[in-house]
Amino acid sequence: MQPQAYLDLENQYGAHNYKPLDVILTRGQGVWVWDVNGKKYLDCLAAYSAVNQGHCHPKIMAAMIEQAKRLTLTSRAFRNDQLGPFYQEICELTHSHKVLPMNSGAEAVETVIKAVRKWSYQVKGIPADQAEIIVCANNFHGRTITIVGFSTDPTARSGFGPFTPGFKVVPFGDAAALEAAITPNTAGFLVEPIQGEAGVIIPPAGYLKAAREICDRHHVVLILDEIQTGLGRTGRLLAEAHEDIEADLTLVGKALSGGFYPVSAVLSNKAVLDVLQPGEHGSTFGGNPLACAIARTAMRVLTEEKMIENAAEMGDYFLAGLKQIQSPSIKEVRGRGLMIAMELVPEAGGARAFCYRLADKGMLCKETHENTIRFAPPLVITKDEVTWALEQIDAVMRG
Ligand code: IF1
Repeated sequence: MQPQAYLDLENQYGAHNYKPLDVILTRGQGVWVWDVNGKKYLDCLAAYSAVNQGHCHPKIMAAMIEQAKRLTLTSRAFRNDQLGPFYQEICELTHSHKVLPMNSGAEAVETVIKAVRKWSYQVKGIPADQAEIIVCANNFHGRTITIVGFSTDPTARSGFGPFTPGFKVVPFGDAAALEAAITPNTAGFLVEPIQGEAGVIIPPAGYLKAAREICDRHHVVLILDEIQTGLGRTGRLLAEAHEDIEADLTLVGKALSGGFYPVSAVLSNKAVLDVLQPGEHGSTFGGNPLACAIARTAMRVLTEEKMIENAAEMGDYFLAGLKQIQSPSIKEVRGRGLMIAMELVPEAGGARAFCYRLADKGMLCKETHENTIRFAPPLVITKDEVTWALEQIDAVMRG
């Protein structure tokens, strides 16, 4: 098919809920992807950190094929030989006591909202239907009605009401505001350790540690959404490690499957998940043997191939290189590990135009909001590949 024919089909038959770059990809390997014209790109988005292990990782692929030949889906009406080992391996890896497997990140977020509300009624003693969960301004936790209901982004919310009650919004990074918002009915605090979609917003040092201490003092469950920051993206297995804290509940997804399959999970280092009784929660595909087999290998290669250490080292190198680029268009460069963003001055004309110019140079990046370009390649990127990327970015920013 001619490239235009792909665009025409999408325009004719697809809902227009995205505005993608007109790059039509057909193959991926490691940090590289190719379009239908055979042009090669360095993937600097990694499917929003779902492909941390690199495109089509051979060992994850082999595990998927081997399991797919044997057993893919049983429903949870029966047990399967992948679920228990998956539970053990993800709990040991993340120092968790319990895990509840789901499919998408949003499903994991919805799951934790149900579990924390139920915990607050049964354990904390909050009056029925009065539980409050605190979230941060500029959050991104998914696209369901409940989740967009506590978004502060008008584009995410407008036209989708009425929304789920029971949520309070506080400024991100402000521990005093968090404490001031807590009432006797506060069940939990849900926050991204670094706000991804907001533009890689890193909170002030000590914020997560202060949040941990405040939640302990007020018997509030600390829920960290590590769906994007987790599994090595920031140079640690979980971003919480940068402040040496442990959440009560942690959400993971995306790279939990290395981009092969929707797999997410709610991890608990307290008895919160124990409040859920049989029949109170679940999903057709949650914890299926194919998902578990893929996730087991996706976790294993992260550690075996030292991808997390590489993310820390290459992230420092990438960030240092970006900071050396002299351009009047650059307002700020920020990041942690390989979760990096370059914010442009408003006069630069918008980040999207730069993404197109970077695509011409063979780099795939995505803007977030108007003026910020994200750089988040797979964690397997080499120093030579980062050096090459920096050369392309430098040429575009000074062009
Ligand atoms: C899309 C954004 C990123 C997430 C965090 C939960 C979820 C996400 C911190 C929900 C998902 C995805 C959604 C995806 C694009 C991407 C995204 F631009 F939408 F905002 F990464 F920043 N928590 N983020 O980042 O997980 O249900 O998608 O599996 O196109 O909507 P999901």
